[in-house]
Amino acid sequence: MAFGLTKKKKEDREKINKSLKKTRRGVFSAISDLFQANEIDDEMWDDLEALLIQADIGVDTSLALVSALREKVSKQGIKRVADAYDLLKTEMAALLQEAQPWSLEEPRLLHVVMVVGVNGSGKTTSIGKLAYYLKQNGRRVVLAAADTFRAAAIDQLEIWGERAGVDVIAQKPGSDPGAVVYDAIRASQASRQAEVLIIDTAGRLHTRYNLMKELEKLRTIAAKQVHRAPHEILLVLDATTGQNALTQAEKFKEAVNLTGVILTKLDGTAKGGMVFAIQEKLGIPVRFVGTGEGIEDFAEFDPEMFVESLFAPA
Ligand SMILES: Nc1nc2c(ncn2[C@@H]2O[C@H](COP(=O)(O)OP(=O)(O)OP(=O)(O)O)[C@@H](O)[C@H]2O)c(=O)[nH]1
Ligand SMILES: [Mg+2]
Repeated sequence: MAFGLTKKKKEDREKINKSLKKTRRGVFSAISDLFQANEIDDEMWDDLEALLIQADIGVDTSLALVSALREKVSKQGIKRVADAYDLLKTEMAALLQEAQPWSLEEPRLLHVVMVVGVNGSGKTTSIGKLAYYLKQNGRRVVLAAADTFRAAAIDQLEIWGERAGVDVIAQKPGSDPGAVVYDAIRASQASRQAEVLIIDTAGRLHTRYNLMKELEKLRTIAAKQVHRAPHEILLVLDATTGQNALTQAEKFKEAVNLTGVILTKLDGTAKGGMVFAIQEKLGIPVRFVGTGEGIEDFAEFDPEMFVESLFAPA
C-alpha cells in the first residue's frame, strides 16, 4: 500500500463508485446484462467483444481479452455464465497494472513528483488534492509553482496550498521555471524538511515555446539536486476528452519518462473504460483518479476496486 491507507480504502471505494455512475449506466450495464443469459455461446462472445470496444477499452485489448476468456472457459470446462462473468472481472483487473508504492520511508531523501499535462487537464487541482491527501496521511509536503507563465496559475496553486495546509514556493510571474524548481528543492531540503515536493508545470502545447524541452530542463535540474529525482512524473489526463487524451499522452511519453497517470474528471464522463486504453497505449499505471472538483474528490487507483465499481449494481 502506497501510503498505508488501509483505513481510507472504503472511502476511496465510495468515491470511485460514485464517479463511475455515468460509465456504469452505459456500456458496462449492457455487459452485465449479457451475463444474465442462460448459456455461454458464440453470440455472447461476439456481443461482448463489440461492447468492450464501445466501452473505450481499446480494440487490441478487447480482442485479446475475449480470446483469452474463451480459451480459459473452454480449458477449465466452465459452464455457468456466472463463473464466466467472474472470470471476465478477474481478467480485466489483471490487465491493469498496480502502481509501485512510493519509497517515502528513506529518511533524508526528498521525494520529487513532477506533474505534467496539457492545459485544463486538471494539473493544479490534482496537485492540491494530492497534497491534501498526503498531508492527511502525515506527510510533509511542499508545492513548487513552476507554471510561471500566468500570474493566475501561481495564485491558483497558492490557493490550493492554503486549502491543503502546505507551503508553496513561488516566484514572480514570468520568472524561470527552472529557478523555481531549484529554489523549491533547496527550501524543501532545508528549513521545511519536506518529504514530498510536488512541481506544477505549464500546460500549453500549442504556443511557440517548447513545452517538452522545458519539462526536460526541469527534470535535469531536479536530477542534479536529488538522487534519482524526479521520482515520479505524473501525467494528468482529462477522462472526458477520450481519444484526444491518449494522443496527448503519447507526445508526453516521447518527451519525458512518465511513471504514472492521474485520470481526472471521472465524475463527468461515461468514458471510465479509458483506463484500459491508457494501459494498452502507455503501459504505465493509473495512480490516482479525480472524482470531482473538491479537495477530497481524489482516490488512489486500485485495479480490483475499479473493475468491481464498473460492474457494481447501478
Ligand atoms: N469534475 C471535475 N472537475 C475537475 C477535476 N479535476 C479538475 N477539474 C476541473 O478542471 C478545470 C481545470 O483544472 P486545472 O487544475 O486548473 O487544470 P490545469 O491542468 O492546471 O490547467 P492549466 O494550468 O491551464 O494548464 C478546473 O475547473 C477544475 O475544477 C475532477 O476530477 N472532476
Ligand atoms: Mg494549472
